Amino acid sequence: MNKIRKFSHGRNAFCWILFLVHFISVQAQDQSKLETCDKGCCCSSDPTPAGVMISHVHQKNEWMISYRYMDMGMSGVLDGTKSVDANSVYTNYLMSPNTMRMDMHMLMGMYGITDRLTTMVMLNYNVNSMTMTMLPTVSMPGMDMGPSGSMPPMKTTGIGDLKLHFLYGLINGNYHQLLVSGGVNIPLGSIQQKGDRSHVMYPNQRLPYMMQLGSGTVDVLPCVNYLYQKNDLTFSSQLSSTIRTAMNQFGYKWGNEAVLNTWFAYNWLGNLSSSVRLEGCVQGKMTGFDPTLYRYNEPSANSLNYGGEKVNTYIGSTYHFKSGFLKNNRLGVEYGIPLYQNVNGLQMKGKQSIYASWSVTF
Ligand SMILES: [Cu+2]
Repeated sequence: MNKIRKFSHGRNAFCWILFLVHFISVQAQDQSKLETCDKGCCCSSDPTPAGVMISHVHQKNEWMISYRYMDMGMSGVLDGTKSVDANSVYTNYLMSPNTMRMDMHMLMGMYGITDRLTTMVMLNYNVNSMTMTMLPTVSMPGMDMGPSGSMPPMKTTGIGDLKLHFLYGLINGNYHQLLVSGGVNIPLGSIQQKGDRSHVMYPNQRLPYMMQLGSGTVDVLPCVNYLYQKNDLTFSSQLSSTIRTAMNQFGYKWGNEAVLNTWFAYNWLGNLSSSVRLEGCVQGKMTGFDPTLYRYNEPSANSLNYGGEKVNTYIGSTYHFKSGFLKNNRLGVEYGIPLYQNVNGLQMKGKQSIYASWSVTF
């Protein structure tokens, strides 16, 4: 019952996405398809899916501002590729995670320094919450436990890390576009989020790695992106990476990451495109650990339970306003589910991701 309530939010959001797609497709029907494509290319209507951050450079002196909302839902526990129940988690840990939600609100600005060189700044606001169940035989004095040993959720909110990128368009043709980019993660997000004084497991103590708001490290973010656009079809493939440069102040660093993103988009109603995306992600193990965390509290407190391989698939739509007072505004939504997950140790299982984006170019 609890579980159902947790995920009804995700379902509601999905219904809203369907409604939005329907609404904008009705709007799109009176738009002529011809006006969007000149020179055999529909480059003016950017069909990049809502969950893809890097795909294009801007013209000199052109600005883009965007807001993105991301929601990631997790539920249950994986041991490698296999689902395991709470009882097997209790073999080594005092608590077992039930559900986790990670919401991000991202503000992004882009500016074309030259026709080839664009700069991009991103700042996140994160909202994390995790529910857990305690081993039934463990009882703590003064603890307020719900049915079946469920605990009040752990929550953290606040500003995340700041990311600064420079994108360079190597090839900027009508059909083929190739860009390389280099970025840096500036660790603005707190890694000192603590449980409150009455918290059962973390009274005034730092919460697990996953609940922290940033990485605590300066990270290098290289990326190469290829995009092919002809008539109504767009294809793109992107390899991006996160490389941690040093340990953070508490003596750990997250694993390096490599992400391969491939997507197709079809512009089927003039201003409306739909996309299918496949994303593969490999993350290395965490190095070092936070000495104040008791690693057998629950799996996310153990630095060995980080990193792994994931493949996700997404469907999405974007709508580009071509006229009226919303001219040059773009809306996008994307919904994704995992196809394959192979985690190091015990980790929560990804269930779904939702992205929604709005951007304006001027
Ligand atoms: Cu842009």
